[in-house]
Amino acid sequence: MLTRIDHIGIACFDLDKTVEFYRATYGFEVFHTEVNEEQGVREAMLKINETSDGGASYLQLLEPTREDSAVGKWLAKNGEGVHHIAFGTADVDGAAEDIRRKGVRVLYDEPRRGSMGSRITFLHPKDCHGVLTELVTAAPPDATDH
Ligand code: CMX
Ligand code: CO
Repeated sequence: MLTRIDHIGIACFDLDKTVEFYRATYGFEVFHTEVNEEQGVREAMLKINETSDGGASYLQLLEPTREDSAVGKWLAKNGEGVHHIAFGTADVDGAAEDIRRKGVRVLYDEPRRGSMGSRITFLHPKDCHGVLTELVTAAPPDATDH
């Protein structure tokens, strides 16, 4: 049901400097950038590889747009680093429901809008051995205007 690593979310203080580190050090280029006000982030998606299910795997670099956002709070407490992992699925609604029935807290009643028109939800890190875990269904290819 979960078919790939969709992305690894990395919290940073300065998105432009962090993007430049990933470009200069590894040669990864920015595939897409956007501001998601609901999530309180400015983000850059760096595509690492395509996957056999027709999706892709990314690094998601995240700079908070406000201190009281999830990433802003996390950065103040921990400094920069890996903030969450995200699994890709063709059916985020079904995957979330299935995991909820197993007793893991799913943070949203309905999936919300994520990068590039995707639909996302999160599992509480305290129910996932300390890992904030996101579930993602990518937008259909023709709906993605990256
Ligand atoms: N990974 C692991 N543990 C985390 C965590 C993270 N990213 N964020 C918080 N926690 C832990 C804290 O360390 C804390 O543990 P202790 O009580 O042992 O200290 C506990 O969870 C509660 O943390 P908090 O700082 O009080 O934060 P909140 O409870 O207000 O929020 C959470 C935590 C997970 C509910 C919130 O971060 C959230 O809603 N996350 C989902 C949305 C999100 O992360 N959006 C940004 C990314 C957007 C995108 O990927 O597109
Ligand atoms: Co994410």
